[in-house]
Amino acid sequence: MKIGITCYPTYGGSGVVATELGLELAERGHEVHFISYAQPIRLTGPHPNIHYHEVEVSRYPLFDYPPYDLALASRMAEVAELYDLDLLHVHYAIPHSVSALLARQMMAAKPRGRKLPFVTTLHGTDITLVGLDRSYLPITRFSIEQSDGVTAISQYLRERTLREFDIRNEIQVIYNFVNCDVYCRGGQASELKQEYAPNGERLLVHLSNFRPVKRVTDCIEIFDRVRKQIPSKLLMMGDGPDRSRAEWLAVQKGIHNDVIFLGKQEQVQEKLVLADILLLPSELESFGLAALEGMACEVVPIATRVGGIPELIEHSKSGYLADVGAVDTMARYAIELLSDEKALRTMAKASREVAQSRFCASRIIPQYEEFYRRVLERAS
Ligand code: GMT
Repeated sequence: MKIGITCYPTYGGSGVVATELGLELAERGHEVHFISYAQPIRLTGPHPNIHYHEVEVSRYPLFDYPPYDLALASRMAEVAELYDLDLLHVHYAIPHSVSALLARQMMAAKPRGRKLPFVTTLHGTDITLVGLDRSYLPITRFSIEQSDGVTAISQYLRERTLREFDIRNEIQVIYNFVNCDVYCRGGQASELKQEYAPNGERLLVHLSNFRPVKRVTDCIEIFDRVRKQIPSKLLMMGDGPDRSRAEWLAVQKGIHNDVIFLGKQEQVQEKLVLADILLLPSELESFGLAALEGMACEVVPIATRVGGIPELIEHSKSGYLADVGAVDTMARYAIELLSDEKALRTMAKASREVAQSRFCASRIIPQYEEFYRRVLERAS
C-alpha cells in the first residue's frame, strides 16, 4: 500500500507512534509518505520506502495566524496525486483530520476524480483537552465523523470519545506498541550506567514532553523521598514547559546533583535500559506510551491510576498504580521494590512479558494493515 502519514513532528506520544508505525510499515514493504511541517523527531537517517514531504506555510504580513491546516490539505492532495497514495492516515484529530477531509474533497473534485480515504487515530489530548474546548469541538466532531476509519489507542479513549463527542461511527481500539527487539535490555549498557550512577546507585527515570498534564514536579517529590532511603539518581528525559519548575524544585530541595535533566533524546531506549523504575505520575494518560517503552526494557513503571494506564499496567504484577498526587504512596512502592532485588527482577520480567505478549509491533502493526484493507474495500 502507499500510505500518507501526518502527525505532529515534535516531541509527543502521537508523533512517536505515527513515526514508529511508518517505519514498521515501510519495513513490511509498504511505501510511506510523511507529510508534516518538520521531519518527525524519530525519523532519523534515510530509510527504504520512506519519503518525507515538508509543508511550507507562507508568512504573509496579513496572516496573524498562518493557515497551516490549509497548507497541509494542499500538500496532502498534491502528494496523493504525485505518488498515487491509497490512503491518508492522520494522527491527532486537530487539525489533521480536517486537512485530510479537505484533501479527500480536492481529489474527488478533480476532472478524473478519485477516492482518497483517510483514517484518523485519536491519541489523547486531541479529545480530552483540546477537542473539548468549545471552539474546536464542532469541527473535531465533524472531521471524526467524516473519517473513513477511526482508531483510538485505548478502550478508555474510545469510550470517552463516544460519550463526550456523541459520535456515531465505529471506533476501533488499536493499542500503542513498541518494537520489542529494539526496546530490550542488551549487554552493552554498563559504561553509560557508570556515568550516571558511578557508585552503583539505583536509577529512576521519567520520560515525557514536560507538559502540565505530566506533573513532572511529582517526580522530584517522589525521588526526594526515595533518595533519603536508597542511594539513587533520577534521569529526566525530554523537555517542555514544566522543565524549569522541576529543575527549581530539585535545587530548592538540595538534590539537583542527583537529578539529571537529559533533554530531548533520539534513542530513548539507550537510557531506559539503564533504569530500574520509571515514574509516570500524570494527571491523565489515555495510554502511557512511555510506560510501555520502559516495560519493554524491563523497567518497572510506577504510574497513576488514570485513563488507559490500567489497560497496560496491572497493579502489583507488572508495576504499581496510585492516585494522582499520591507522592508518598508512589515513593513507598519504589523504596519497597528497590530494597528487594528478587521482587524487582520478578516485576521487571513481568513488565517485559506484558509488553511482549500484548503490545509488540509484530502484534499491533498487522491490526493497522487489516484496518487499512477494510477502509480501502469500503471506499472502492
Ligand atoms: O501527552 C503526550 O505525551 C502527547 C500526546 C500526544 O498526542 O502527542 O500523547 C498522547 O498520545 C500517546 C500516544 O498515543 C499516549 O500514549 C499518551 O498517553 C497520550 N497522552 C495523554 O493522554 C496525556
